[in-house]
Amino acid sequence: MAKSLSRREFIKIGGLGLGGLALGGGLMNSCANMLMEEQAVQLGLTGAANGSLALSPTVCEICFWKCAGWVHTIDGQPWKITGNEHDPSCNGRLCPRGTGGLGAYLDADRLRTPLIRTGVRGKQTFREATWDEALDFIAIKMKKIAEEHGPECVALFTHGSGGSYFKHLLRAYGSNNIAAPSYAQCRGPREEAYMLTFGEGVYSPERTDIRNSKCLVLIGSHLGENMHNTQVQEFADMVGNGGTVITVDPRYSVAASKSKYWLPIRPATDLALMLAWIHVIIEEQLFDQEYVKNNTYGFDELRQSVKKYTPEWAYPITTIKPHIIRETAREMGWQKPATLVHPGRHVTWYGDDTQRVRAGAILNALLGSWGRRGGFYYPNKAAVPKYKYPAYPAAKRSWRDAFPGKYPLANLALASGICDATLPSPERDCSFKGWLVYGTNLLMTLPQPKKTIAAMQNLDLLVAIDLMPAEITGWADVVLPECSYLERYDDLRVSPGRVPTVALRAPAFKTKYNSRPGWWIARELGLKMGLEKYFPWETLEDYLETRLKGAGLSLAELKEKGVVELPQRQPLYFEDGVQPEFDTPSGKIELYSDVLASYGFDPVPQYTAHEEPPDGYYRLLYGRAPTHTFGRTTNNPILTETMAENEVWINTKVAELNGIRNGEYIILANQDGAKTNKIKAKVTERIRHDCVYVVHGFGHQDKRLRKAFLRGADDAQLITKVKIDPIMGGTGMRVNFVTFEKVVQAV
Ligand code: MGD
Ligand code: SF4
Repeated sequence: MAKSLSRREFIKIGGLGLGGLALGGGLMNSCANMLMEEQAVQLGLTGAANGSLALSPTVCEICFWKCAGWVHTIDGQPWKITGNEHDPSCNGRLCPRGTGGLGAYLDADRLRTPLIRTGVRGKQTFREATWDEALDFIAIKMKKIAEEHGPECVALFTHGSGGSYFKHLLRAYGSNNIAAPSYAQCRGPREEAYMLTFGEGVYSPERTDIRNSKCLVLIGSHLGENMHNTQVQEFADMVGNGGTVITVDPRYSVAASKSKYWLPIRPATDLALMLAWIHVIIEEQLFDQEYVKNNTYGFDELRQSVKKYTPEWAYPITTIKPHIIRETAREMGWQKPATLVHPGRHVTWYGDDTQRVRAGAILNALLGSWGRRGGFYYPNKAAVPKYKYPAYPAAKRSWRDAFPGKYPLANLALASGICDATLPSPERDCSFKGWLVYGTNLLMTLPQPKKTIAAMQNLDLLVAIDLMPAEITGWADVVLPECSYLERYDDLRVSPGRVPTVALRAPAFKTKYNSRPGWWIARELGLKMGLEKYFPWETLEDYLETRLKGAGLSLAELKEKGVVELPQRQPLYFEDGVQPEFDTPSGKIELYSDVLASYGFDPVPQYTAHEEPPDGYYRLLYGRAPTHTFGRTTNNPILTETMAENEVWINTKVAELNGIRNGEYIILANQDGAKTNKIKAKVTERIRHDCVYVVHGFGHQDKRLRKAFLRGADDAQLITKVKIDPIMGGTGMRVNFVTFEKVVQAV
């Protein structure tokens, strides 16, 4: 490959995102590959220039967009990873994080062998154990918990592909208490808001038709820093085609830099802006009248309800001037139905999140963008039959029993709720006694880490299954090292989308150290617990072959192609002359929700003000960086080259007021006295004066993560307060305020 760019130039593109976005994904990918080559030289992995080249199909695990790719090896040595050209989730181009995926395999700090704790929890005193010993230990404890308290007293926290085998194991054991932080700490409110409005969720990958959109409204969705692959590619195409972008963000994000309108809103007031937009769109008749007449329920109630929400009312709340609110509403109206008010992804912000996201859903309904080109398409489902297992035993209790009458519209288990229900309470007959934690570092993913620690101290069994010695492993009784995604088969990636596909992850390398794939660990544990009827297959190849046969495919074909397209079954958009149906109680798009009313919630979103920071404090905001996936990658030897620590963004005037210079290290302290490690100040005009911003996932506290240890600050340490969404239990986390402390230099 021609080395026309230096590494520093690559870092500029990846780190800022601006250039990468402007130049499109191709350059992004080739630059990242170049970095890989340089890394390979440093790591002594260059292989013989004329050695034998091999390709193995993979599915990226660096984030959950799950792009399909190829692992290139030379004489069995790692070389690089590239995107699979037939995969619509990546169009042949990985994002910089995915290209750096080899770092997950190469990381010298990986867990190497099973560990059994020898001291008290949190002290990190372990002894090495054989797999047999470690799994026997867990099986005996799980059987004891089942006998004494019932199997429902064991919960699983999971994030990542291998979690599916542990879900299966837990259900076979008799518990349905399976939670992912991606629900109550991330996109749960979005799914419930869209379900209430359209009778369907947005799902992942999102069904947003960005590439055909003429007007894209991003409300705190920082595409370009948030690097979900094809969304960013489509965003770049849409901008290139001259589409209008309206970005609402207290920070001048990469997306804001591509926008016709940047609305630097006062944080926590987006609902007021959206209600004012709804007001203008209705009063100026900018909505799609025929679509609304034919497809919606409750328009008159909505109109009545938003009469009071004028742009003049919203101005002092949001600080967005009335004429800008009107102009942007008109832009949306002019481009309808190809106006897409992006539903967001990480939406657990202020505790009224279901209602805020619902206001966006209502805007989409008024503009007629649901089921229309440039709005939201109808994804085609991929028909690959599931493996047939015997029925699971019926679970007698669920996490819900711990919260009678609360969070009525939570459709999935709340990770934070399971944590709360582990703390003993006189109101409950039993709290959780065992946690299996697969691929999620709960001390960084759940808010209120002190509460998580208190909950863990009450457990009879805590098992962590991980690749890295993440903080959670330091609290476990047993630590099980999973091998990286490049060393294992995994379940098929069965993706709905414009074109449904199935993709294969096959091992490119032999397993390193004494680690094992998740499927093997779950199966061995199942056998030790007498659950053999749920694990009739012996290897994952047997399992995959059976599943693929059901879809008329074979493992050999998937090994050769990596990705196979499946037939499309339905049109992407509503068809002229066909009345669409919606899976809501009224059969229509619900602008007014009787379901919400029946539980005592506002049937149409209403604005209530949030607490503002006290004097001398600033609201803590957080987000993503293009080359990292939260704490998962901050020790990755390749990706740390592009960004080794995070910075705190502080407005220039605020920095002046507090005597903080650009590049200086400071400490952040919140309203409850919680403090971070030292973090570098980024003094900038690109953020409002009432908030600060950090990239999530840095500031690891575990010494075993040698590249990440105390590099930057962990925002989770500062999230000691949450505001819970009463509708579905999501934890609003942007309700904490911070001030600054100087780092005292040792003399
Ligand atoms: P958030 O983290 O919610 O983003 O990505 P998104 O859903 O896009 O939002 C961060 C943005 O919200 C910042 O620009 C911040 O300034 C702005 N913001 C903060 N408060 C407010 C407010 O009150 N109002 C408004 N309007 N804006 C506000 C998350 C998504 O990213 C998720 S959920 C995942 S799992 C993926 N993770 C990920 C990753 O780890 N790394 C990279 N590179 N990309 C990722 N993509 C995905
Ligand atoms: Fe991997 Fe990037 Fe795709 Fe996520 S978006 S799966 S990190 S290549």
